[in-house]
Amino acid sequence: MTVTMTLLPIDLSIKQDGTADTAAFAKDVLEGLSRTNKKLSSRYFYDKEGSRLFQKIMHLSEYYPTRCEHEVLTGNKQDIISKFAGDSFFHLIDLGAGDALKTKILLRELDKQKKQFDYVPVDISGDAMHQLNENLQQELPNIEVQAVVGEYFKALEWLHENKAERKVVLFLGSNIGNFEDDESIDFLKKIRSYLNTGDKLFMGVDLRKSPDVILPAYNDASGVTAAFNLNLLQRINQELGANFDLTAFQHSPIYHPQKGVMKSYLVSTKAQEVHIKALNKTFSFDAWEAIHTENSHKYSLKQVEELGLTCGFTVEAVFQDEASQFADVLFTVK
Ligand code: AVJ
Repeated sequence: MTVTMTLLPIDLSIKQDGTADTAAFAKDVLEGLSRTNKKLSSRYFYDKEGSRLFQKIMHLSEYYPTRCEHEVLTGNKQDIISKFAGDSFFHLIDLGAGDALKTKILLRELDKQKKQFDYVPVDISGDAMHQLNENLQQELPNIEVQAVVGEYFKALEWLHENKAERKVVLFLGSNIGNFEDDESIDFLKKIRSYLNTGDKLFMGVDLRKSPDVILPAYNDASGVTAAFNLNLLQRINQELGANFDLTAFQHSPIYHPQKGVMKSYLVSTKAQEVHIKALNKTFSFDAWEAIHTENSHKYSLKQVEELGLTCGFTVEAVFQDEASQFADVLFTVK
């Protein structure tokens, strides 16, 4: 087999380090901090430091989703692969691939069974994609890799451009959970519009469970998740010339058991003002005023099935861990 070196596509809207361009970041920060209920988007968590902290989160004892999904994929890899593969060539598109630690469970099996496919990891972190590209060349040199650096819309463009070919889209790790309800529907419908009959979507979802399990996963004892959230303010300091005092904000997550959503906030522990040079603007915070930073939705299997149906997908198979904490759902195009 031949080793294919694929050069990373250069995207002009992405800086060298892979972070999204500053103008868009500035605009979103301005919009978010000007609201009555202030918010900053979790999509901006993943600069270099944020990606490093997220790696640490995935190894925390409290953060069960990574462990559970690992169990699901390891325990079912042959079944999953045989449902993906068939006999014809396909593209395996991995949305938000990161270090692809979990995807590699499937890649090794696909490689072992000599399946005909190429691997298209997509991630906002350029660092992560360069590292992954190198790592795969070492570890799985037979697999053709075409890494894409960019946000999810970049992946959608890629899907659109390759509409005619057979595709399996991976959306692992319950990344879907960060979207608002209407956003997740829009996003999955978009994906569906670029797929054809026989194409598949393999999506990881965190399932509903006791708040006693969920809450600590987002409020770990060692404070890594707090640092992960606070790093967003640090990023604004660095990239937009702000003067957030990170010691005057506290990470404060809550779980809403009826909506099934984990919500994270950064709460201002005193009345204070923050100046952001790039916006030429000062923002006032009342004592205990909160900035919403992240939603992480938890689903029932029925909800996931309905979400799929709404977006043009039917459930082909559901894979779960032993304790039913996490599911990877295989959808086919309806
Ligand atoms: C990467 C979006 C799945 O929501 O559980 C981890 C991110 N935030 N700890 C999640 C996250 C706080 C994570 N996702």
